[in-house]
Amino acid sequence: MNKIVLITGATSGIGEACAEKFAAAGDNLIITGRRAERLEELKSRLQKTHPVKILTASFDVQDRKAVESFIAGLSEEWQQIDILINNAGLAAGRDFFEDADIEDWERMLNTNVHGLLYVSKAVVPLMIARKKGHIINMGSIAGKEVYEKGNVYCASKFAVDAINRAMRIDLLKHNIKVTGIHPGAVETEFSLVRFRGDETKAANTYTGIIPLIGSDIADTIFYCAGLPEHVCINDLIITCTQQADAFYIYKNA
Ligand code: NDP
Ligand code: 8X3
Repeated sequence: MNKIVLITGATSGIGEACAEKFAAAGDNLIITGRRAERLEELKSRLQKTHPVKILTASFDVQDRKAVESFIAGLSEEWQQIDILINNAGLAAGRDFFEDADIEDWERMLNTNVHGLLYVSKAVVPLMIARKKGHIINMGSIAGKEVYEKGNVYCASKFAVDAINRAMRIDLLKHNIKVTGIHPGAVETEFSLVRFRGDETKAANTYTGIIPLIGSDIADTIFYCAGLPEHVCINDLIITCTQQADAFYIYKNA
């Protein structure tokens, strides 16, 4: 209640569900993403039902200067960020190593790794000054196991896992909690983006299973964020009941 929560990638999927969950609890939000129109729609939808303050900011997390100038330009009130949810990310393509597009690789590394670092590096000093904060990093089961044609998406999420652990160690002395969230299949725009708008391929990812949805992950994040000051969940792997790991998915016939 009345916390300030910065959510990257709030225009869709898990990030949007997080915005809904935290707003419903009375928290004030900074919601970001590249699609400004969606941010404004989300803001006005949430403010119709919840008496919260919402700041929107449209920028590409790959753009270090844009990230830095947005955080540097926050008013004193909005600088009091309690929770940072580093959620913006994507998979681009699902191809064998030898067939994959190097530009896809660059986009995934620049977004999932560099973007997360830029945002964190800009926000951490604000948390250090307040001697508290909670950073929640969106990993994936792809950051725990490498699967066929997952190559650089997996590499980007393995990097998130390492950064998550490293941050937790280095930020201990500043009383900053760091939590890694590692979902399996969540039905969002993720697969549509991964398969470049191919709706059949995207839908196929979730056929024969009841996948996770954004709100399942948002509920989990909200739980982690609401624990007492002295409790930190370090790392969570979450799948739907029909998925055991990155390889084993029990699909209905
Ligand atoms: P969506 O595609 O629905 O949402 C992705 C969000 O990230 C959008 O809000 C998008 O906003 C934002 N985003 C992507 N690229 C950029 C960028 N360069 N700059 C700023 N924002 C960006 O997918 P999900 O909600 O599923 O994905 C959220 C996170 O969860 C990602 O990190 C993903 O890797 C991870 N994840 C997803 C899983 C799944 O199965 N869906 C499973 C495990 C992890 P916009 O396009 O407006 O910029
Ligand atoms: C998204 C889940 O299994 O497609 O990170 O890699 S998976």
